[in-house]
Amino acid sequence: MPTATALTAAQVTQALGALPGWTGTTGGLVRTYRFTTFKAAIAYMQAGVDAIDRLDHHPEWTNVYNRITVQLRTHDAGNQVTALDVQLAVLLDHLAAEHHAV
Ligand code: H2B
Repeated sequence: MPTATALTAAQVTQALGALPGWTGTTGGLVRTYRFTTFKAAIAYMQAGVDAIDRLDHHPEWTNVYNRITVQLRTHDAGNQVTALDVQLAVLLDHLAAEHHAV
């Protein structure tokens, strides 16, 4: 399956089953990470930059104090969830664990 192919609702549900902490629909995967401090939250975003650029797939994420809220969807697939979003969710989870998300 080309990575820019939108996942079906069943495929998104299946993917969410393997992504604890994430919610969402075919329109986007969503998770909020919480860190101990504002600086730790920003360090998390900064640390992800190289791997995200290598993947050439970018999160929509916002920061409020010590929280980062992420929405993953693929613009090239009409803002639907694709396999690339699932891959990015896994990457961001690994990075959050390394950065001691609480
Ligand atoms: N990120 C996301 N989330 N969706 C995209 O469709 C997308 C992207 N497209 N990052 C990439 C970059 C595209 O613009 C380049 C040309 O591959």
